[in-house]
Amino acid sequence: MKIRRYVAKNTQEAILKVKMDLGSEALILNTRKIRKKGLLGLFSKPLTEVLAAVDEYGQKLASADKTGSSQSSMSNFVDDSDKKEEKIAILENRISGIEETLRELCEKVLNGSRPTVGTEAVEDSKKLKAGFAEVFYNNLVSNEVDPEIARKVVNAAASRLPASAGVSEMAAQLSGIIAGLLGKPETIKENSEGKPVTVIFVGPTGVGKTTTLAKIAANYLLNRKKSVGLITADTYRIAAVEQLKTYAEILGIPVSVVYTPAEMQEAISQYSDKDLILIDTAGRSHKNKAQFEELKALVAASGADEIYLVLSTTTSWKNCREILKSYSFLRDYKLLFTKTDETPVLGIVLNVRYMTGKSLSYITTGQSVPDDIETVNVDKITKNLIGSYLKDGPS
Ligand SMILES: Nc1nc2c(ncn2[C@@H]2O[C@H](COP(=O)(O)OP(=O)(O)O)[C@@H](O)[C@H]2O)c(=O)[nH]1
Ligand SMILES: [Mg+2]
Repeated sequence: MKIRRYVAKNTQEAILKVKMDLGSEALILNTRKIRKKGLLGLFSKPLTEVLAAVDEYGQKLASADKTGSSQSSMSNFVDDSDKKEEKIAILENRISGIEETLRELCEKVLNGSRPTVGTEAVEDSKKLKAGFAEVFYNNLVSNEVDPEIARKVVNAAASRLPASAGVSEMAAQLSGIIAGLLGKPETIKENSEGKPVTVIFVGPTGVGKTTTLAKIAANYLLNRKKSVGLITADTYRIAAVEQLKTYAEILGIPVSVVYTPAEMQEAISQYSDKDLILIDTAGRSHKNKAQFEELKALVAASGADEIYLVLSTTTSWKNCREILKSYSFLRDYKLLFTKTDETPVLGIVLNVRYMTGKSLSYITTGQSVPDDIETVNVDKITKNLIGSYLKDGPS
């Protein structure tokens, strides 16, 4: 194993250096902020120091990766920003430390100082397994996974493992089950018939519908070179229309404002030459039935190919359940989660997916248009849900 130290202006640059030098398989052991030595250093901006390691095998893999990478992903939504990869590497590093400590602790508690033999040893490993299961259950619940769901997945993982299974086997089994539950994300599909794909965004006020729509519009326009038309039915607030108009103006794409289902149909027919039509709607109060009837009519009139229910990861699970009830009139939709940058815990993603059975799609990770959007990365979410380290770890 080769360990190297890298110093750069910021983490992103440091990670880039690591990757250039050691390849993408390099393991980040530690990152920290440092200052230049001496008095001048006190006034300078801190630098980032990264300790990274790679073994021979990893490096070979990395260099093989590099040759293939240019053809690999055509996706517009950058799944693995350097910053995130770095966080994951640090977290992975921590989990192995936690695993080790856990094992030692459990062994101490269960065995004391006496050696275990025969049936006693079997009994003890069962207890050990139950102890691990409890730790994972607690982690899931503290990451805001619904306790019932957490219990189910932990029991399922435990039942698939032999009594002698250790914490890593439990983690792997649990990861598999959770990743399976999260399912494969589904994003906007291309329309093969040369017709535009019509996509409508619905969800509570302030979750980020308009911003997300602008991110998707910009990505389709700039990265995929597709023609895009925007429609807004959010006519409750003048500011909402202005917000979308501003994005449309910057991007140089048309926007239609519609007040009625008939106007919706009219606007869609005017965009028949476009590749993609994105429709914004107003958030509804789940206490106001009439508003939902209106929304229902607008969604029906849009004849949208795809409906995205936009939810914020900062919403409490209790509120979210109410929201889901209000939108239960939608027959087919996908889940789009926003504001993952504002919360370290993502239990709500699993809860909603589990409860609705609808596919995950994109997540948004900040306010920046068009960058802060990604296709859901199931592995990242799984790791977030299983780990207990996020809250005191890097955010
Ligand atoms: N931190 C963060 N803020 C976001 C994100 N997406 C949207 N926002 C912000 O949330 C606020 C409401 O967004 P908007 O698109 O107007 O929500 P809408 O009412 O659902 O259309 C704005 O200040 C956005 O910048 C995100 O992923 N992260
Ligand atoms: Mg809006």
